[in-house]
Amino acid sequence: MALIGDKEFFKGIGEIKYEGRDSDNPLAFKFYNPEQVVAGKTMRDHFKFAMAYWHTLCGTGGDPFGPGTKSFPWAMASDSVKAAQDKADAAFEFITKMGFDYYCFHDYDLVDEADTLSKSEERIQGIVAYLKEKQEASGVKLLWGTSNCFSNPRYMNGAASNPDFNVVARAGAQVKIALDATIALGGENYVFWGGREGYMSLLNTDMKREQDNIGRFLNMAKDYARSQGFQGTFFIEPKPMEPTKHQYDFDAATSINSIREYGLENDFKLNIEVNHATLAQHTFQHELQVAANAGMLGSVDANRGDYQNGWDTDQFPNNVLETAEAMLVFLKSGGLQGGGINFDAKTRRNSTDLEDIFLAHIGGADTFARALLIADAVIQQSPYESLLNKRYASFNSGKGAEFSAGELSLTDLYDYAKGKGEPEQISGKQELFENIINQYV
Ligand code: XUL
Ligand code: CO
Repeated sequence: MALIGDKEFFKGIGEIKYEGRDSDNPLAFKFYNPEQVVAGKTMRDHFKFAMAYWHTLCGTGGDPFGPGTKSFPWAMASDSVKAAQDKADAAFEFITKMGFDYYCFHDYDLVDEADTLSKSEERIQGIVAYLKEKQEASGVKLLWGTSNCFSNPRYMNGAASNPDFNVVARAGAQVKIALDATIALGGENYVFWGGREGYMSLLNTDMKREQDNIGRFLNMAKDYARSQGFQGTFFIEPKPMEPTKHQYDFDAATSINSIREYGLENDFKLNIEVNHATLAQHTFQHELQVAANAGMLGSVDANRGDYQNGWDTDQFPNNVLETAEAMLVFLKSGGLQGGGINFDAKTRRNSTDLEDIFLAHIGGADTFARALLIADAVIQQSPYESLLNKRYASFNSGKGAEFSAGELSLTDLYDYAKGKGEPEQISGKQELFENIINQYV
């Protein structure tokens, strides 16, 4: 794999290797062993780990109480094109040193937006050509691209859902350019996270019209991309709130409904983000299961929230037990359809060493790897599956089987229940299930 040109941004840090759980080297994987086969696939292929351009290279740690704390050596150039190239060099140095295969971006993560659409398009085309060379030299691939239609003040009332057609059209132009960039870079998928597609007050909102406009917009984007030869999958990334009070893509179930309502079910799946799930008062594993049940478990944005507050903290994953439950869903549903595990996560504002970016991604990858090993062992070695099947055994024979086959009427249930008397009490055994997971950690 190739690497670093004449400059090195992450000095003193080499390739991150798997050294096993007994290693004391903080810059080594303890559980993520890319070539290790688990449940018939290498960890590398199960996960397809990706670096998120925005957090890793653009986010300097600003919050509502103060500016960024991190001065990145790749963000020093005053010329936009030069700064974008430095950032791309840093990106590829980081990804290859991590041993990851993928990255993800928003259009204006790559290069600053210019003062006109045409100049912005030119800048994006320039950096895309640069990235293409870097991809070819390193073997690193684009997991997905997306467009940032939420930061610029023109999108304060939404993008595709904006009450002004002029803004909707401007968002369309931006998405076209981002799709062109994604296709030029061989992107495997394209993401739509709602951004400001939602509303703050119903008093000034025609919700039906806004949602129909989004449906129309997504169909246009899909038709355009297909006409340009894009064969990847489109993902909707659900989030219940923030930045708007009511986001239209609230959670997996809501997004699946919209996908079906607007006839997008053959082209769209879901990108499930951990902290978005918890903001919707669901667990990560619940959202994965809802997506999997619909055949739409496409990709994952990996991070975690904070139990003590209610906003999107985008911390790196480190909860092994929770992730193990998620990996049970992941393995049992056959993994991700087209996507991967994108670290949509940021180091804390006061984690200011460049090394911290490596430590954070190592911890995230190890958490997923360890969770995968636990889930696989639980499925292969423990009584978990048979206990779960036993819970539903009454549907496997007799009247239960006839019910499952759709052969009974409500009157049949009446006749059956009348002859049976009060059903016997059967424990749910939750603690036993929990203990089994603990046993395999
Ligand atoms: C916002 C978020 C985005 C999307 C891409 O909460 O997760 O970064 O992943 O637009
Ligand atoms: Co995300």
